Amino acid sequence: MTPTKFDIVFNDEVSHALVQGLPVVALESTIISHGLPSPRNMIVAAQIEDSVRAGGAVPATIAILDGIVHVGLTESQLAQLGDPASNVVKVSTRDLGPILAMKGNGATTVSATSHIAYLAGIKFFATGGLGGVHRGAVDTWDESADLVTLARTPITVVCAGVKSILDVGATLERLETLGITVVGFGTDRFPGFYRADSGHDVPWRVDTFAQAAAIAHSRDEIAAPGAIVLAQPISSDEELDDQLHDVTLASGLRAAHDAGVHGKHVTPFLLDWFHTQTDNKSLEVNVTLINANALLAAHVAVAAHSISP
Ligand code: PSU
Ligand code: MN
Repeated sequence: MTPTKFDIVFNDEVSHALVQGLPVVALESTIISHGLPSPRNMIVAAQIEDSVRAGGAVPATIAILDGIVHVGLTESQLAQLGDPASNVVKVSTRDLGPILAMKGNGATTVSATSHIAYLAGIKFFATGGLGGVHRGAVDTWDESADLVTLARTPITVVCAGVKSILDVGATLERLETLGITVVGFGTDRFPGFYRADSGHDVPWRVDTFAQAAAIAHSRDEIAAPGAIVLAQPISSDEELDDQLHDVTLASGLRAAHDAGVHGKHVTPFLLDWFHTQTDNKSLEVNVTLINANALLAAHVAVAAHSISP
């Protein structure tokens, strides 16, 4: 484990797994506090952890509570994160210093979760969809900090591509520039989060857990600094309807613009817009894909364990 200057508090399950060298999968907390509506978020938080366990690994949900970094949460800590009354802050890597110093409560994004997982010695991480380049970024410069963090953090993130609210083509270009490896799991096409196919190809494809684990192993051996994005599509019978997706996105972008939403509030605003405008159809898709990603990350972590226990 990489030594750090601050204390990380592990729950018993994660602490035992790390000491024994068992497969562990990190999970983010922003999706719980800012990506899913309450009270469903609480149920889903527990389900995601169970999906990791079903794949044979130990779940390590990461968050900041009272200025302490937690890797692996208790049930009551998960409840605190999911309660809108707790005023949990959305924390990206740049917010880690302030939230620790101010002894606040923070839910970690893909960016902050990856950073902490790496410090804790956890190499696999599951989420829904990565952040990326927003539509209109040529004017707003809105690009998620997920990208630059993944450029310098050698972990493997399992996701359903990048969120379809983004400019996916531009995001793929940035992933290439930043040295982030992109691999499709069982597909030649880059997944589109709510949609199975974003309309873009992936540069690499694997079809087995062992192949995915082998890529992570080789990346570690050659010491390439960037993350591996292992992208798994939602199945085509579970994806959000094409028309519904496009209409909702267009109205959501207009609503965000009219309401002057910007910075870190854009993504939670648009996700919430989708959930309310699609009568929660997008919510069901989001829940399905995050559980599938948690299961896949666990399977790959288990396969990696058999390459280098
Ligand atoms: N995936 C989901 N729901 C989410 C997120 C990802 O299915 O809410 C979160 C992640 O924490 C990701 C963040 O890092 O959205 C991106 O926010 P931004 O675009 O502001 O960087
Ligand atoms: Mn942003």
